[in-house]
Amino acid sequence: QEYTAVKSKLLEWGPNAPKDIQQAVGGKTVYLVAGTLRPETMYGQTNMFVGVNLDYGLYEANDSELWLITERAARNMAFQGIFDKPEGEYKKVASLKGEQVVGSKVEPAFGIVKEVYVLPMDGVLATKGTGVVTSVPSDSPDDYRTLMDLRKKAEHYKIQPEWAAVDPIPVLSTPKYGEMSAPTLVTELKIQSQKDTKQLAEAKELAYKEGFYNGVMTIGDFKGLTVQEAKPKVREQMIAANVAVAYAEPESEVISRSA
Ligand code: ZZB
Repeated sequence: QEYTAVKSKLLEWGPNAPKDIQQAVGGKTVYLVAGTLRPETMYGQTNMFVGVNLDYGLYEANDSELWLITERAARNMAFQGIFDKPEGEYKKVASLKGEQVVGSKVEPAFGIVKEVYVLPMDGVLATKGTGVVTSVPSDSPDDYRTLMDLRKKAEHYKIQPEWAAVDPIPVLSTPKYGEMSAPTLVTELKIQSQKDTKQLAEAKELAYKEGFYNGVMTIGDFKGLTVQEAKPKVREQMIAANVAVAYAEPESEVISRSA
């Protein structure tokens, strides 16, 4: 799987961040790096997601940047020559649990909204991508359902309601589902919670297919182009702007996570 790893700059740590985190960071810039298969939707980022119980670290990417990702992703990136280090080498400067990152404020690359928050999601897998997910609730049913769950039960999820306040942003249009594929599908399939994983998988499949084969961009430099045409172009722009890198999921693990 060829992912795009998208860098969102950390603007402010949340209230649960370790007290000594600034010391570990030094003067470097921290980026939350999310794995996505949909770079053309990055305009519509409303928040980011982490798994509260997952283990993350701050890894040295180069002289000035620390990337917040899982150790598994750091190791893979090291072998793919993504870091400014000899192949296979990586260095962690701090360890964090996902819950310690929740409530942090970030600037999402290519996002229309320039300041968004990190929120908790139940279904984030440690074995996929970077373990950090960026949220596009207009086109990802999982993201939309989770955002609505968080709004309904902010206290239960231990978040401030204002962290989940950004509404879905239209980025593309499809004949079947209009400009809001995910909300449309979540309503049509009557999906009640982020825990309805079977129905969400079905909704994701439908949204993916309709978006990829019939979607047309409604925003950004490639407005009016089909999603198929725009996808590699947005990706190239992001890589050229140094806000994203190509990241491949290792084969053996792709098989084991296909369930
Ligand atoms: C932004 C985005 C916008 C995504 C969209 C999807 C959609 P797949 O096909 O099952 O491999 N993702 C990435 N990493 C993780 C993780 N560790 N745990 C859980 N989810 C993760 O799914 C790939 C997508 O799953 C990625 O692409 C990412 O969300 C999420 F409009 O990035 B995506 C219809 C889907 N739409």
